[in-house]
Amino acid sequence: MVIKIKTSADLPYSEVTPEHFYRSRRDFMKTAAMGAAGAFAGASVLACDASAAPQQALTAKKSPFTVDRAKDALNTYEQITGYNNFYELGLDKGDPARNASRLTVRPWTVKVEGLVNKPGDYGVEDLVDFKNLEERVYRLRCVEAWSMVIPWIGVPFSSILAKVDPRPAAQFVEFTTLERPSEMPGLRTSALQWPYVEGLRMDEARHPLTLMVVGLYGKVLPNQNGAPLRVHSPWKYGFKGGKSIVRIRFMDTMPRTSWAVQTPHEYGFYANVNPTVDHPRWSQARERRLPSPFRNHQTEMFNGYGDQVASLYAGMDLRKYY
Ligand SMILES: Nc1nc2c(c(=O)[nH]1)N[C@H]1C(S)=C(S)[C@@H](COP(=O)(O)O)O[C@H]1N2
Ligand SMILES: [Mo]
Repeated sequence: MVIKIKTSADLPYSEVTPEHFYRSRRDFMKTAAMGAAGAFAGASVLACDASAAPQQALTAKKSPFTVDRAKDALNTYEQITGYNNFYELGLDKGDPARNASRLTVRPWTVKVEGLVNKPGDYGVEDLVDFKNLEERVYRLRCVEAWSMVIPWIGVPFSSILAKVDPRPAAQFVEFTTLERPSEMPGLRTSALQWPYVEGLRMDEARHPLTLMVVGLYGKVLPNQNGAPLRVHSPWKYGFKGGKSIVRIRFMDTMPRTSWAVQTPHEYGFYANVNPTVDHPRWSQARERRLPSPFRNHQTEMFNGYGDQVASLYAGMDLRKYY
């Protein structure tokens, strides 16, 4: 608890952190001081667990690739770290935060292989230039029709491509994520075929919006959000952003991505946010901007990033290539 107060006060973050972020922490402290764990709402307990281990602060320059904050208010740290999809850590939205501390993310090696000129085992610091981190506030739109606005810290994925140098024959990149049963209770379920695999076309991977994320709200990424590194292409549904990546493979065939393998008629490889193409079981026209219980927000084509990315799909039938 004491650690938590200190780290939040240390944050050089007053500018991007909404008032209620601090307020909710103070309220939580009050509640905590009052007593029994059983009295807490579930979310508060999770938030406590999530930040029990102090996260190291990161320095990042602000990037112009940031949403218009007048339109999109930031979600709180508690919301972003307490309501997650990370099935390896459990299927309930609170499970990843609950089980996050089991995960060890140091040391960490990323295997780079396939159609690439500099294959090998890379440490996180070999891939990510921590002296050139950017803060980018992105919308994350889950295929389940909820969304959040998240102040990520990361580097453009293109900077990693520059280091590992994919060959011209590479047309796709595949991301394979951690499969470690001793630390990931969700792997006992057969919700998906493990490990979780995602992928992008090379032009999508190279696109300046595609971010390799290593931090959140000015600090090192919490485990439940995909430490030590996860990818995010904000014009796509959230499931495209594999968490806790252990392998990056360059291919000339389309990767067999977990959700497309699991339920091909519901989830495709492209998974571009598209309010005009419904999920077979629900509409994608509107979304629930957390913490609202209602679909209070109109979903935008390409999640609002159409000006930047629509040209990638010129001439493609986005109903067919969903
Ligand atoms: N390894 C792995 N990565 C994953 C998932 C997962 O279950 N396992 N869930 C995806 C889904 S469905 C979403 S919406 C986002 C959620 O990211 P967040 O918890 O950081 O908001 O992570 C994606 N990355
Ligand atoms: Mo999702």
